[in-house]
Amino acid sequence: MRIAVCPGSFDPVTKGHLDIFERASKLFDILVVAVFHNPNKKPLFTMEERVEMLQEATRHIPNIRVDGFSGLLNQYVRQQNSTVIVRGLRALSDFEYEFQRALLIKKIDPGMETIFMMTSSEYSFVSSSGIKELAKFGGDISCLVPLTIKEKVIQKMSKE
Ligand code: COD
Repeated sequence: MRIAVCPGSFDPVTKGHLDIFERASKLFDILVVAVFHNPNKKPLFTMEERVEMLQEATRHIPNIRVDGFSGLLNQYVRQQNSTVIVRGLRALSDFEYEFQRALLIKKIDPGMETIFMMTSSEYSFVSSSGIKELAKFGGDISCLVPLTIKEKVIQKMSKE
């Protein structure tokens, strides 16, 4: 069975992420969308909230499993019986960061493969941080996040 892991912060999930999930899920039997718990960062949404939002947003994709993890990514990927990491790429700036990380993972775990999917042009400028900033100042985020997520982001940002 071909299993791949798509890791991220997803704080919150965006239409750009969703586009990658939809396309990557067609290439594998199972795509595990894995939310990273970073003890050094304070995300807007808790791990449980992010997992729940991803479950809602990916309900229409039958072969996606949403999970949370902490610790080293390659170890988590192996626990899922996989050796494939899927990452999305927007601009050249993403590439430099992603390339370094992929090489680092390969160094510590040579059997691990990172594959990159190019963003769809309509989402190339979409980022979780941009969405949070827009929502904070009352901007319309409807076309940037899944419908089920929009109100949750607006509510959270109004309390920040
Ligand atoms: N279009 C296409 N792709 C997009 C878009 C978009 N509009 N927006 C984001 N993406 C892609 C990103 O490029 C990324 O591939 C993915 O979606 C998730 O994005 P984020 O921003 O939610 O997630 P990140 O980049 O913060 O995730 C970082 C990890 C959790 C993967 C990383 O911190 C990690 O692996 N941590 C585990 C600890 C570890 O093993 N570290 C060593 C690795 S070298």
